[in-house]
Formats: sequence, structure tokens, C-alpha cells
Amino acid sequence: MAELEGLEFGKSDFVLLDEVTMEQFMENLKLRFDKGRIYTYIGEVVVSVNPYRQMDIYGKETIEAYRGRELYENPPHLFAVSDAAYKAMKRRAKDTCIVISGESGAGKTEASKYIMQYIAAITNPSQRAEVESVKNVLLKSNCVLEAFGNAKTNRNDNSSRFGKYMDINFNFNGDPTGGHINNYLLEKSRVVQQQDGERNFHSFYQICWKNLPLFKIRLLFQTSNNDRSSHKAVMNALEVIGFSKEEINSIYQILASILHLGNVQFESDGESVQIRGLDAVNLISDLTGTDKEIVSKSLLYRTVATGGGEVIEKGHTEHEACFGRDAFAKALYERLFGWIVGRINAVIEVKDYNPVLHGKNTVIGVLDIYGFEIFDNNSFEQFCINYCNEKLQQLFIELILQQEQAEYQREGITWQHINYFNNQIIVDLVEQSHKGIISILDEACLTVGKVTDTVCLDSMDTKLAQHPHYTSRKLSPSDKSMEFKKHFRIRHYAGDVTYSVEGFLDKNKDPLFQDFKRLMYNSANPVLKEMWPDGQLSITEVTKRPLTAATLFKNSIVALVDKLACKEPYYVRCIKPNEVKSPVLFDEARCRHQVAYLGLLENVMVRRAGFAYRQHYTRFLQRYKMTCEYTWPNHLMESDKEAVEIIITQHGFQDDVAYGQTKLFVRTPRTLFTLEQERTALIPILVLFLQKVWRGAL
Ligand code: AOV
Ligand code: MG
Repeated sequence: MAELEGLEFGKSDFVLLDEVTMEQFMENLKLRFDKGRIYTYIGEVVVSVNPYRQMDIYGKETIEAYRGRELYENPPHLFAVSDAAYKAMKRRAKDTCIVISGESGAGKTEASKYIMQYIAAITNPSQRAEVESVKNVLLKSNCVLEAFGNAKTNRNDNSSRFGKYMDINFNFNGDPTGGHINNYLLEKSRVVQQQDGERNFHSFYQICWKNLPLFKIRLLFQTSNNDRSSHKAVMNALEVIGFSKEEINSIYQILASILHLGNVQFESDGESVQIRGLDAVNLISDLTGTDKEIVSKSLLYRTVATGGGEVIEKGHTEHEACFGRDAFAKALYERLFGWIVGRINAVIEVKDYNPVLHGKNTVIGVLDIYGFEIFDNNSFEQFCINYCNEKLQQLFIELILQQEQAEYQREGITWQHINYFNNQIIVDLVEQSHKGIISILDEACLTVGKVTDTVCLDSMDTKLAQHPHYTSRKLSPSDKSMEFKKHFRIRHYAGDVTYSVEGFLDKNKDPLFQDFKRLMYNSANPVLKEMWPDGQLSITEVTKRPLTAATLFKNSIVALVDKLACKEPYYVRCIKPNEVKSPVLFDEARCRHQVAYLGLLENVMVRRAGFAYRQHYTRFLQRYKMTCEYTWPNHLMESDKEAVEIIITQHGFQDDVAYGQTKLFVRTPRTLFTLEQERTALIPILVLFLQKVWRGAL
């Protein structure tokens, strides 16, 4: 428990509150925010409030102050948990992960960057060149991924529109040897459409500082000087990571062609559809290294296989042509993004690692994913993002609230059970097979014939009418937000969200005409070709039913949760203090709401009634038996448990521990720290003693 700050800054660990009530919690959180103390602990969990201003707490001196120290030796900080995760990994060869959660704009991405900077700063003291280069690439990758994966939304000027989980690999010295980035569902619909007041991905505005044929593109009016400096940083980062000149050129050519695709317009004379003016098509063909004729043709026709195996060309309606163009633009961007991540991974992948020679390869994972969000208009993307946040909340409950209580029960420790809201019921509502929303969506997508979004909504309304977290429009006819008959509502752990079902089926099916894939595969540009390997399939070879977007997303998030669950977790819980990005405003109601849904109060209760450390009796004894005359070198008690009791009593720690069936439970870290110090002081004396014994002097 951190106690190093004066009382005027409030309690640095919520566990130290006089009473665990919402009032006291909020009072402390506000006091600390007002005093510029943005971090507070709940045991080992860091609660962070977005300061919305530059804080002078991330520099070299602060890093040095936290390096190698224990949590309670310094005021609360991200660096302290980063160090704890690092120490656990290095000393105990444990894989650890740092999970950062909180709603959109709460400060997750900033936190993840500080964590990575800290880890980079404290490793590789001998400055070995190959390690330095790995660290450099890991740090620079942030800049590139933000440029291509972040955008201004109405919640956050630099909102992550993809999920990111990064593993950093370490050798036995504790130096980074490589890493791997997993990216989750990029919000590609943003490429063709943004809500009022929002922007496309940053990369599109940065591109106008390049020498490319970009006239007549409306989007670029929104570009700023900020984009210009970011562009320089991205170019530098791409070079440092090792992208070749040709690759960098290709990236920007693809971006430019997506912009020009946005300028392609169609017209119809009632019979056939034409492209209005061919400027854009010509530019796209130049930029992508493809044939002008085939570009036009791919935009106007699709090749289909008939039942008899015959292959024919079918002209699009105007609507289909627009749909195809947009799907193509989105897919081009998505593949570009995936390719960039893949290229970074290829550079940082751990190479030539031999566990026999180099020891166990351990990992610290850092998760920074899009936060829970509610917009005026919530669509398929918000549905996926919010589902993902439900899963992470579920993991938090499992790891922090459930497991903790289950262990006390198992070990027979006296324990007042703490109730909390378990959001598993909402997770099930979304993902359960056959009955969940994703299943119902998939079923509608697989049904042959004309199934519309509204038909699918009907089916959801019927099947889920009884679910306590689902509101059907039929059940609330007077509800204004559902009057358009195209909405459904989920009562999420973090609040109610009304989703518009419009576009759900298309986004879930995510179709792209094979003609575009073939067009790209046949590009003269090898980089572009590499992104479209499936373009080589002929129309008759194409798999008919690939997995839907929601199911693919679900599978990836389930895999992510499994990955996290087998690591030792460290948590950063971010809170957004207000809706207006103010550094001084602490919006009490908004913060209270976040504290409630994040389950922070329950976290304090579990922690407070609970014990910071626990250790098996035998292991405890092995480590600390030298600190007690009755247990060194061996004890004469009936069991190890009794021997441990003697050590504890002799030190006067009996009020700070509880004895479980197999483990000793220690309430405060200080007890362990004192024992550890004593042990360290005794070791040289014992070594001398043992040397004498060996030499026969004693
Ligand atoms: P998010 O990652 O949680 O939202 P960010 O980390 O992007 O939120 O933070 C939003 C903005 O808040 C940043 O651009 C900074 O201006 C400011 N900010 C956050 N943390 C700090 C800090 N420690 N010091 C100074 N300013 C900060 V989202 O990605 O939208 O869920 O999807
Ligand atoms: Mg973010």
C-alpha cells in the first residue's frame, strides 16, 4: 500500500479508505485529480484519471525512481505496475500482461505508450545494438499504427479504431528480443463514411503532404499542421522499422487510389450503368499498376458462375456498383493495414531463439483496445467494440473478483462474500451459440433469398424478447429512440446502447466481388499483389461461405481472452473525467458511473478483506527459515504449516496473516518486505558459516 504522499493528496490506495463507500471513493478520486495525482491504487490495480494536460511525471528521473522498486516504495504510477510486471517476468519467469481498460477517451492508448517507454528505458543497460534495434522498432510501431488505425471521433481526437495486443518477448537477461502484434477488427467502414464531426483515418490527411495526384479531393480540406508533423514522424518511423522505398511508395499510392475511388460516380440510363467521367479511373489504374479497362469493368460488372458451371458477366445496377466500389475501398484499406502489421511483425519476430542455449523466453503482453462507446448512431462496429469490452470486463471479474474469492473459500479462510454484478449474462446474449445475437445475425446472412436487416431484427425481437438485457422495439412502442423500428437496445455493463440495425447484415457478410480481388492480384506492383493472394482463385474455386465478420471477431476475441487468462495480469483502469477534454473539470456523475460499472468499489472490498500475497507453506519456509532460530536449518514441528506459524509469531506478524489449508495469506506487502530484507542481510553471514562448515572449521 502506497503511503508516501502527504495526506493532503488523499489516500494513494483506495484500500486505505476509512469506509468503503461510493461517497468516500469519489471524494478521494476527486481530491487526487484536483491535486494533479492522476494515479491511485487498489492494491496492484492502477486507477488512472485522464489529466487532459501534459504532466511532468514521465521523464528520465521518474523512470529512475521507479526502476526495480516495489509498488509501495513510491507514489502510485503506471511505471510501478510496469516494473511489477517486469519483475514478475524476470524473477519468476512468469508470462505477464498489462490490461488497460476504460471507455473511449479515458487514456488507454497514452498509458500503453508510457508503459512501453518505461520497459524500453529500463532494459538493455549494456546497450547491445540488436536489443536497441528491437526496442526502437517496438516504439516506432506505435506511431505507424496510430496513423493508419486511429481517427478523430466525437469521443476522442485520437481514437483507436482497431484493437491492439502486443507481446514483447524477453530473453533470460530480461532484455527485449522481439515481439508480436495482434490487431483486432479495424473499423473499415470509416473509410467511406464518418459521422458528423468525425474524420477518416489520420493517414488520409497526412498523405496530402506527399507529391501525388490528389486534386479535387474534398476530404483534404480538413487537414492540419498537426497532420503535417505526424506525416514526417510516420515517414521516419516507417524507415526505421525497415520499410523499403518501394513499399513506402506503394502504401501512399494505395491511399491515394482509395481517395480517388471515393470520386468515382455512376450514372444510369435506365438500362445500363456507366462511370461518370474517367479521370478517377485513370488515376486509380496508374496508382495501382492495373489496366484501365479492367478497372472500369470491375467497377461495372461481376463475374458469376451459373449453376451449370458456366461463367458469365453480369452488369451491376447503380446501387450495386456503389456498394461494390465502397466495399473495394474498405477492403483495400483493411488489407493495407493488415499488411503493415504483418511487415512490422516480420521485423520484430524473435529469430534464432534456442531455449536450451538462451533460457526460457518470457513475455509481457500489453493490451490497448477500443473502449466502450455510445454514439448518437450506433452500428455494427459499436456492437463489436462493446461486446469486446464486455469480454474484458468478464475477464477482470474472473481474475480479480471470482478467483480471489474462490481461493479463500478453498483454503478455508474466513471470508465475507462480496456481491458484484456478473456480466456473463450479457456476454451470453451476444455470443451464445444458436441463441445469441451473433448466431441470429449469421443465420440471417446464410439464409438464401432476400433477408433484410428488418427481418433479422424481427427474428432477434422474437427470440430475445425475454432477455433482461435486451429491449425489443415491440416491448417499448413509446420509446422515442426506437421509433424508427430499426433499433434494438442492449443494457451493457457500462450503460444502455441503442443500435441501429441498418447495415448490420451487409457488414456481417462483408462481401467483396471476386473481380476486385483478381484485379489487385494482377497488379504490376508486387507489394499490392502480395496483399491479395486470394485474387488468384478462379470464380469456380471461390469458397462460397466464408465466416462472417462477427464470428471472425468473436473467435479472435475469445482467443485473446484465452491468451490473457494464462498470464499473470496487471490492470490499469482508466477513467474519463469529463466530456469536454477539460484538465480541471471533474464531472462527478460521469466519474461515479464509470467507477460503478468498472466494479472498482467491489475491487476495493475484495482487496481489503483480502490478502496481498499468498504462498505455499513449504515454499515460504524454504525462503525464510533462516530468519528464525527454530526453523533453521531444519524444524522439528509436525508440519511445515506449524513451522511457518512459528516464524510469523516470532516476528510479531500474526495479525497480518491468515493460515489456509495449504497456503499462508499475507495482508500487507510490508510484512513480506521486512522478511525479505532480513533474509538479504543474513545471506552473507550464512554463506560464511557454510564455508566454515565445509572447511571443517566448525
Ligand atoms: P483511449 O485510448 O482510452 O480512447 P487516449 O489514450 O487516446 O484514450 O486519450 C485521449 C486523449 O487524452 C489523448 O489524446 C490525450 O490528449 C489525453 N490523455 C490521455 N492520457 C493522458 C496522460 N497521461 N497525459 C496527458 N494527456 C493524456 V479510444 O482509443 O477512443 O477507446 O478507442
Ligand atoms: Mg485508444
